[in-house]
Amino acid sequence: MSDLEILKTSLMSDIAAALDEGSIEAVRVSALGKKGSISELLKTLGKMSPEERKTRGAEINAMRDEVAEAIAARKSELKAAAIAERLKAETVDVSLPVRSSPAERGRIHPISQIVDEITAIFGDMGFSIAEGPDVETDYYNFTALNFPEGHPAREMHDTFFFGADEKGERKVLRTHTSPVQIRTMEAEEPPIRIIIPGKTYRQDSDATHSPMFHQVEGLVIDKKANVANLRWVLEEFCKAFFEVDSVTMRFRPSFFPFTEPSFEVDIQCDRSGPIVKFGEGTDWMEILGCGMVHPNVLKFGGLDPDEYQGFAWGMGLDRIAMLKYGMPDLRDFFNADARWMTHYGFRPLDMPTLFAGLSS
Ligand code: 2U9
Repeated sequence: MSDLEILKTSLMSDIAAALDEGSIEAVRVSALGKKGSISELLKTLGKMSPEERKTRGAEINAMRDEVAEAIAARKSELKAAAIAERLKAETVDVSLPVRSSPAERGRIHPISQIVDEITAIFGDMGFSIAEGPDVETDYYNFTALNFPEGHPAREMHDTFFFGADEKGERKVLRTHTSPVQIRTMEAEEPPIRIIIPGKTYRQDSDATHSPMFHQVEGLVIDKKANVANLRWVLEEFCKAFFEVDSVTMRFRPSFFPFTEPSFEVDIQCDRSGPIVKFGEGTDWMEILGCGMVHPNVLKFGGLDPDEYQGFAWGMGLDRIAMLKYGMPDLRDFFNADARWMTHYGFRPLDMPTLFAGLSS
């Protein structure tokens, strides 16, 4: 066997033994690289006679072409094998159960759900949402709402007071969302139809009271707004909110400084079973307070009581959330317990709408 044949046989067996793209590249470099065995052979041609170079050169070149071809063929074979291996390893098993996304695992807090439900109901009736600051002046929280200075109702609100500022004024954490109605009356021309869901604060804490709680209040101001309109709005709200075809409501006389006349409203229900059922039964449950806006309050809002009248109502969001969804202790609302949220929370993509159902 000639020296060229020996070298070729050895290279061909190295090529066949290469099992990945890295090793075949190493064989290529060892044969055809600058200092490879075939390249070294080619360098010897320079020292030969022209005749010898002609025959030896043709032999070496033929061998080089054969080796180069074999390397290229093995390279593409190994490349195809590597791709096939990767495809096998990266296969997606479409029969595996889909891992739920964070958006599906998360839950909407019952208070946010109730706000969304109430917004959907009143939005459908043409109301818009109004907002205002949690830290209020004494004027907007009390004076403009017809609580005279020193009136006992100011104490009844168990107000959180801030220390006096440089002008001697003591700001408060709003005890109700009613200051927002005054601010809206100052800023907008009637007709006004707003609801105000928001946080409110009073110094009170037990299973049904929390120092921070939520209210939603509503206000309508127009030239002929009246008690019949108020009653209709509240009835429509209760039917939609409790998801029943009819409700029976009872308006009892009451007192609030900002409304005259004032009422407390009960809804007929059945409390005999484990959960309260609305729209049937022989029991009554108080759900909200309401009334016609007091003429003094209209004046504080910059409106002429001889031209405009209005009605308003207010209810505790936490209380009606507990009622609707059967949650026994208000303090759980604010404990940030993930297990409680998984049980009582709502799926983020099931948004409440009147056509698809509020809490389906
Ligand atoms: C303006 C005029 C009138 C808002 C009203 C009530 C009756 C009421 C309570 C329900 C339970 C508060 O969370 S609660 O303790 N609220 O009974 N709220 S009328 O009346 C207004 C508000 C603003 C300018």
